[in-house]
Amino acid sequence: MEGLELTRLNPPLATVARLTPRGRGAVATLRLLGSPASLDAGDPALFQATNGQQVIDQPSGRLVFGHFGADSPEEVVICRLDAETLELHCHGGDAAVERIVRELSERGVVTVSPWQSEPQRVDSLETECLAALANALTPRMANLAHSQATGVLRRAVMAALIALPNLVKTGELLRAIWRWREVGRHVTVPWRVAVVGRPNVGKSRLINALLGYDRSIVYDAPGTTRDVLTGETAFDGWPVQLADTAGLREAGSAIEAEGIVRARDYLATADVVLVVVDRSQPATRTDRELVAEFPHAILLANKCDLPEAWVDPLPDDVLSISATTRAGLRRVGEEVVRRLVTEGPGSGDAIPLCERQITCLERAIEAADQGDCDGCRARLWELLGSHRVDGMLPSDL
Ligand SMILES: Nc1nc2c(ncn2[C@@H]2O[C@H](COP(=O)(O)OP(=O)(O)OP(=O)(O)O)[C@@H](O)[C@H]2O)c(=O)[nH]1
Ligand SMILES: [Mg+2]
Repeated sequence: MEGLELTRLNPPLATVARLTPRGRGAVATLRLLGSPASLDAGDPALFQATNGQQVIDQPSGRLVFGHFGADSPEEVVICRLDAETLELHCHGGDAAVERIVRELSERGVVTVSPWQSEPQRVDSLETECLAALANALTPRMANLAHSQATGVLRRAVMAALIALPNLVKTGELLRAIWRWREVGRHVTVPWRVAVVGRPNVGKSRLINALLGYDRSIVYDAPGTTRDVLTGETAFDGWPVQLADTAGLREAGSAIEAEGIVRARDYLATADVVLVVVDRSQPATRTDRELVAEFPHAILLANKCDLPEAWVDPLPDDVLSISATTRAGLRRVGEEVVRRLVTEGPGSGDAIPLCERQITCLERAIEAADQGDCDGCRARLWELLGSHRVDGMLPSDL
């Protein structure tokens, strides 16, 4: 009985969530939920404070320096936030975090996402927005997420709620949020841009020039790139993943054929396709087939630093570039952005930032269109992540 009681009062460390984004950084932060006594277990203890005290005896709100792990201990700082919440700060970068998470998971601690690590606020709008902010890929996207997290999205949803029972007005207000869903989806996930063309036209050199480092092997022999190689960058603050692909042609080997299959898989889900041709050579049958196969692609006539040998007519909107001299590359970025974000949201525009928010919005709009006032209201409260107190509206209105 006593044991049961103790277990209830001191649940073991249950979850760990990584609060800072992946990748390099000076400091990474993890949030641990459950009894901090779990960190005192073992000999030596999982966490050894430099001040010699056990974690369970450390007061809330104090930063405590110490070491985590028995073998080659990791330098960390911990801070208890309350009886069952603790933040652990370690060296930034993935290695330290992964090691700590692994050792915790070996002790049964479950890894969860940041918003799941705040049980009282699961699914609340601001928590999701803060998660998007933490994982935003560029400062531009972080600004958008920050506006949503600090009230823009909540106020817009509340305005739609207040407009009820005028379902037409509510529907309009909700559509004004929903229209930015693609921007919202790409706050944390880059748009996918595929670069295709026959072998040797300069796709890899172009990718390297756009990324600013040598991601792909560039070589003067057709069929050099075999796999889909990706790299992330941003054009005017919009995050994109560029994919270098195997030159498309009749494959000469099984490996090349597999590379072409993978290239086509990526192409099937790409947001924008860049078709590259080599204008220092006469057009080949493959060039013509590719230009015809991707009529909506951005057509790039590469190697404009060399004498022109291409005689076929080219569409007016073709961009003449040189991956070697970088001529015309700025326009490539501008054109990609023009295709991806026809119109960007303003700083005061409300944007849904995750699939749950987009789905709630869609259901609320559907209910509004069907004249279902109660259904629409219920979906909006769900979107806010709040429970309605009858007849009352939240004070932050
Ligand atoms: N002069 C000149 N040469 C270029 C340019 N772009 C690429 N090249 C050269 O063209 C050759 C092929 O370049 P890659 O980038 O490897 O071509 P690729 O399209 O990736 O070829 P595969 O991987 O075989 O499909 C290399 O010798 C490059 O240096 C350019 O703009 N100007
Ligand atoms: Mg290549």
